[in-house]
Amino acid sequence: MARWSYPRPSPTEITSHRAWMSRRRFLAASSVAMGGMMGQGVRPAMAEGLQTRPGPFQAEEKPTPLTDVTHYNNFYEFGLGKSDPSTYASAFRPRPWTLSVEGLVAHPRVWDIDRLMAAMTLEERLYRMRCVEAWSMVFPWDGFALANLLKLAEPLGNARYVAFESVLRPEQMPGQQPGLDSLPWPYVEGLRIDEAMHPLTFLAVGLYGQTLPNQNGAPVRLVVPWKYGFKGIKSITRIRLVEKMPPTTWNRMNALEYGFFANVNPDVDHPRWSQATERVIGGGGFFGGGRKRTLMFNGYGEQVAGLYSQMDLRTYF
Ligand SMILES: Nc1nc2c(c(=O)[nH]1)N[C@H]1C(S)=C(S)[C@@H](COP(=O)(O)O)O[C@H]1N2
Ligand SMILES: [Mo]
Repeated sequence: MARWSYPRPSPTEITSHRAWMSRRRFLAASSVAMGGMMGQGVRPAMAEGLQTRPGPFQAEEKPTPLTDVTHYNNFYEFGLGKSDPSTYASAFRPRPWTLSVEGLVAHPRVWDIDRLMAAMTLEERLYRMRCVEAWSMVFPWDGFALANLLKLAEPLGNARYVAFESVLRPEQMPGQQPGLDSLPWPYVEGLRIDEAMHPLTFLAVGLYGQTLPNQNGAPVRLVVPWKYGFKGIKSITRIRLVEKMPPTTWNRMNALEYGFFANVNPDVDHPRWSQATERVIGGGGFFGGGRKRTLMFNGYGEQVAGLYSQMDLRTYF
């Protein structure tokens, strides 16, 4: 039995940015009133029936409006343009869905996505996101630490990397139709095992308190907030613990421009553009937006710099 419900939203109940902000103010006020109850994971039910608890990592910036988060996407399975995913992803069916955890683990398992979500403690984490094309967003994800899933599987001693694979479904993903040759399918990514086990590394199943929209990687996608956006593989079907560094899609396409590590680094430019500043998406109007200086490790250096202390990040970009 699921311990909580996570219904699919109808278009009319998608949380607006404003509704989410006012709910947060309500929660902040009620958490003072409720005192220690919050610490035990008790929280008023969300209007949408989603039960997550505030996670340990919360960015300070003003969140990007939901319409920008869902209408400015990279998801080549649905086309090359930033607005293609919101246009073409509606026919995609993210349920039923299985996620296989396999390879060098003591307990391989094929999870049903809803059983997996019921087995994990769901948290909301407001993460800074930074794309290699030099744009950025900040918004609340719902999901769980990847480490919690990997610990259940018990990686073996020789597991040094984690390989991820997206779904292959040309009948629902127009960008995978034969003949287009945009990317080699399925999309694949990888992390070193210490990166994968880091508490910041997150598997997202929702955002803004709602089931993850198709164009953002439903039903489950990776979020690694100190790395460029392309590491955040969407619609994952397979997680495999391996001994050797696995191939990654963008590195296969263009190894000179996209490395395996892809740590946000304002000092190492992409060959075709600077990575020193970023364009804030959805930040127009009164609250500014425009550009800002990019922070090393996207501002998460305190947490993750130690992972790379022995590495030259110009060579291992
Ligand atoms: N399966 C898959 N995952 C993917 C991509 C893709 O094309 N296919 N694009 C990547 C890139 S380049 C970026 S910037 C992020 C964008 O995630 P968002 O649309 O949720 O912002 O997804 C990443 N994950
Ligand atoms: Mo990207």
